Amino acid sequence: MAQTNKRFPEGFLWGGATAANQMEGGFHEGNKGLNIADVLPGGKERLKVLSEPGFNFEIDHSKYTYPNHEGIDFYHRYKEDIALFAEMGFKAFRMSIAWTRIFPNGDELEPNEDGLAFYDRVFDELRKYNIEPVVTISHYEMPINLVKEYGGWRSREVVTFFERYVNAIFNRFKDKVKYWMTFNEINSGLMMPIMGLGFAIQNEEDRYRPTFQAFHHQFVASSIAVKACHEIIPDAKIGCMIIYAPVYAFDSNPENQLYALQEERLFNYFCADVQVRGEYSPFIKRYFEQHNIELEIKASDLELIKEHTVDYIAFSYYMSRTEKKVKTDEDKAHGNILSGIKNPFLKASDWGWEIDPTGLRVALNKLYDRYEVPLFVVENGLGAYDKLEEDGSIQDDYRIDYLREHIAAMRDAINEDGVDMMGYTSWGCIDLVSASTGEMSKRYGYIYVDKHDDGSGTLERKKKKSFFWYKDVIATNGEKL
Ligand code: BGP
Repeated sequence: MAQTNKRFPEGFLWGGATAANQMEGGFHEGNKGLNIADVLPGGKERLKVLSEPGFNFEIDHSKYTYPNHEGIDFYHRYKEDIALFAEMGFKAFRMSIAWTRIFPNGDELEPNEDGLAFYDRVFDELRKYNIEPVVTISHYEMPINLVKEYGGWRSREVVTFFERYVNAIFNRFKDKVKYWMTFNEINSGLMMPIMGLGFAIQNEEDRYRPTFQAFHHQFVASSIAVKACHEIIPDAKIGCMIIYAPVYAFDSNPENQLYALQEERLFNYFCADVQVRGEYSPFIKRYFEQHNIELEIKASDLELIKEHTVDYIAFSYYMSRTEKKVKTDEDKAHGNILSGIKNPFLKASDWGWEIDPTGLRVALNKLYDRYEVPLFVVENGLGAYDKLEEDGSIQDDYRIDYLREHIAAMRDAINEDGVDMMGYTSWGCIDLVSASTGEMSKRYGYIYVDKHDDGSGTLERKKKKSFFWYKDVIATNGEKL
């Protein structure tokens, strides 16, 4: 009998993931313009703004705190941070380019040289250590001017501005960046349109036609980016990026099974169907009919979308979701963003995110069965309160346990199920500002950053216990977990 190979493929892209708006800081430096993340309040207000209709971009936000204005000051400390990533043995580093560093208002004709030069420095530093930059083109960072003046992705004009932006970055960085992805967690626009689609819904109606029109513009923009990337950087790969929480039916009641399937198709597959298969699925077309959603779609849009599909699927995996058709408030699992019904088999993080390593294997199998393109887990990790011990150490064994089990699930998906995986970049490899809370105390990193929710702290970096553990994982190509 053939021996099962328990290893990861050669060249597997081990590393960590971040986003500009959650780490760079320097929010006014280098002629950078303001983006959405720069004006979203932190703390409890943040969650309200993300999940409830009615946010007004014009109100005076001066009473709020904005931890991301300073972030963790990667803008000035990138050399120190990249040296630490190199020490861990990173093969890849996922980061995003802030659109507002390149086009501060989004609608200029010429790019901002200071912004381009900053990313040149970062990519050069990564190359120095043979770390592949994996770049998200748009990670919740739309220029605020495009939001206020054009209505975010609802506007067709934004597609033209985005085209200018991608051409500028592909041409400038063509020799330095070979892995790209278009929109971070594109399907999150269904639950957090403000971040993903660049507009604040004002009522429940806005969740239908305006939301899907904005999605359509993003799909066109994504295909334009794929086409440009393939033309300008023929040896590059460009993917879509979705948030993926596989949906389980609560029980074998066929009604619940059907409901879980429908939720899965709408939330998990709708975007990837367009970006990977190149067309709107029959399911979503029917959904549009049922909800009287008539979109403005040019015939040439559909050709473009069909012709320029992505090379791989990148996705974030934090949890699975359990659902049943009829649920009470008591049934609910109170995750702060994604939530379904409590799953009695799972424990949850301090923020109610249910921890399910096997769910990652399920996710990899479902996505690979459906699309048969390489998969890249570009976010996964445990947000936790870390304690700095008196001796300066951080004993984050809970994080190591979480990561070990998730990495083992990937290993089994590759070796036992035949899934084709490109790499793994765990989220927040260095502590950074949380997207859903806008705070520092929800930490994911292998590297601790001395910064707190009230903005205090020295910004000093410290290696956590998980730093040394992950270093070994990478050094043994996942054999030693
Ligand atoms: C994803 C986002 C990231 C990141 C992560 C963790 O949804 O792409 O930007 O922040 O989730 O979420 P949080 O920071 O809310 O814990």
